Amino acid sequence: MSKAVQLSYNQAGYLRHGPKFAALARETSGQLPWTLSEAATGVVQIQGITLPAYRDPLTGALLHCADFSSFKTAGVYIIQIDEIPSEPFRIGDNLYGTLTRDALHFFYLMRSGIALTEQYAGKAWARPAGHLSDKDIRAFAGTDAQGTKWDGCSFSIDGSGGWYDAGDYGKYVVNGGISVWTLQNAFERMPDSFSDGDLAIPEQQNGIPDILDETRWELEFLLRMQIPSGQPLGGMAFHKLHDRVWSGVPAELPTYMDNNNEMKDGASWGRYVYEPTTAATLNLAACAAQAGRIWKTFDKAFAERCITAAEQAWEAARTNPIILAGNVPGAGGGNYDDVNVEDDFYWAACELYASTGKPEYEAFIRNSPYFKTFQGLNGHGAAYSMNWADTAALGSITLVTVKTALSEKDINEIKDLIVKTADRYAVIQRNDAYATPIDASGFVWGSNSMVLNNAIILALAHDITGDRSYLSAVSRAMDYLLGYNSLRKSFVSGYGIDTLEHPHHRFWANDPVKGLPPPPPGVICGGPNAQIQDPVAEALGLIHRPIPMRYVDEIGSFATNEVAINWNAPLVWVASFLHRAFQR
Ligand code: 9MR
Repeated sequence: MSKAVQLSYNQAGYLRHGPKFAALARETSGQLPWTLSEAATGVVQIQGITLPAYRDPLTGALLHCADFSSFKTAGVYIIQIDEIPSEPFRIGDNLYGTLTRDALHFFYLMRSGIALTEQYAGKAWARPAGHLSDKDIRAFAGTDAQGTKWDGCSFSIDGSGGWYDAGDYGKYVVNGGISVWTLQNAFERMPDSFSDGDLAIPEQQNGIPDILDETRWELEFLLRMQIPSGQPLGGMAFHKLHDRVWSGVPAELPTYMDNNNEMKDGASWGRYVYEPTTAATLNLAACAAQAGRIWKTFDKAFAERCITAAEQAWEAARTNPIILAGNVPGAGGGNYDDVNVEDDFYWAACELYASTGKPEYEAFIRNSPYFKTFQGLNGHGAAYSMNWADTAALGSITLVTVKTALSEKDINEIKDLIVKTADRYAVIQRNDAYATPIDASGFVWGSNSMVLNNAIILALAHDITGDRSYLSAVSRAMDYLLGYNSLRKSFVSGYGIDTLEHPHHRFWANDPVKGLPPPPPGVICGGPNAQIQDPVAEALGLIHRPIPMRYVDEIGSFATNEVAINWNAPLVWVASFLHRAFQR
């Protein structure tokens, strides 16, 4: 059981060479004394006075903040502000190595179509294979919730494997895209941070870094979602695969809900792939192209298969540029209704260019409105750069990561935009008493991924400039997620004292009576959401709380407390970045 925590601090601990802040919210104007003592002996190591009290603009809390960044001795400590102590926490170098691996292992535990054995999943999280009948699945035919009619198709496909998206059993190509990209990008940037044998997964002894084994599991699914050439709309990818009706929360294991059209009333039940879309096709093109260059040295045949599929997808999307996602017929999945696909075209072209060097892709990039702009830049709207729907930044990041024939000047211009965007996030973070690198516009469904994705931009600014202040900014973004926030909650399971325990997840429902396990360590939830978008948030009256406090650790709150592949992927990226950056 988690404990109530009274101070805001990183409950998982602090990097020896990183910034270290803890805070007390209290309506007193004067500065307060603080001490840092060794947990075992109670001996005070250093002490000081809190920084001048600062009123947090978003929560209204008056914060008294202890800065003990100068203390760099590894150990286990307690920080006390006035008479309020923390729980013991660590200061050390290896805080994020374990988190990187746990956050990555999440993906194995989300695999569909394979039994999770005790050997790799651990006793608590082992389970039978889910949705084996995705191997032979038909396209939905009928009318969607918006009244659009879909014809279905005459053939069935193999839609097996892949990762479940989140707490539900859907598998969505659009969201698979940014998730695979983020993990592949982490590998591409920091190849020596990942190796074979990192993870407890069946492929751990095959000579290939486990992170790539894991992304391949999803890639193979994405490739299966592509309509074979020769069929109508050949080369396009189906948008998604999911149940027609939501399966129950929490008690239904994935095996209970197969493609059982016959099981209930055939008309409204069952599991289907849904119409192909331009967005899904471009997500496939982008990730498969990225995989094509990464896999070259590991498995040439697979790399070539990826490039071929990516180019076919690109061609198909060019031929069918406006097939947009519909609305879920029935209520068994999310829409991921990505209706602007121009950014996805740009992203896919960047990946194809970086992998093939073909002039046609370069020409496309140069003509795109996204070339030499960067989402999130001051004056360009909301303060975030990327999410499942907005993917142009992914393409630009690839252009500055992978050597291409683009000129130094072109690349520097893009780098400059990334740094300027990071500067905007750094200012937002400095103005926020809880060091959150998002402003009110970022507190949407999945806000924690907005924090992480903005942290990626800050990390890239460090890579580009070498300026260590960006490193601190990334570290403080992680502090926010691990407990330095107004809820004094760690949003990551297993990392802290008061951590995520009741995610919206069908299997990790934390219900011992039903035999359902708690979340495994290293899973991040969606986080505070300004909008009230689920019945639990509504019933609890979260709307009456300040925006960053509109969160509840309850299984029913899918709009604040679900888990998702596109949220854990940037957790892997940022944790691995911090682990590496702060090793001395
Ligand atoms: O992350 C998605 C969020 O941006 C949307 O606002 C929300 C509603 O459409 O859907 C979220 O994605 C969910 C998806 O639709 C179904 N699987 C669970 C996802 C995370 O909650």
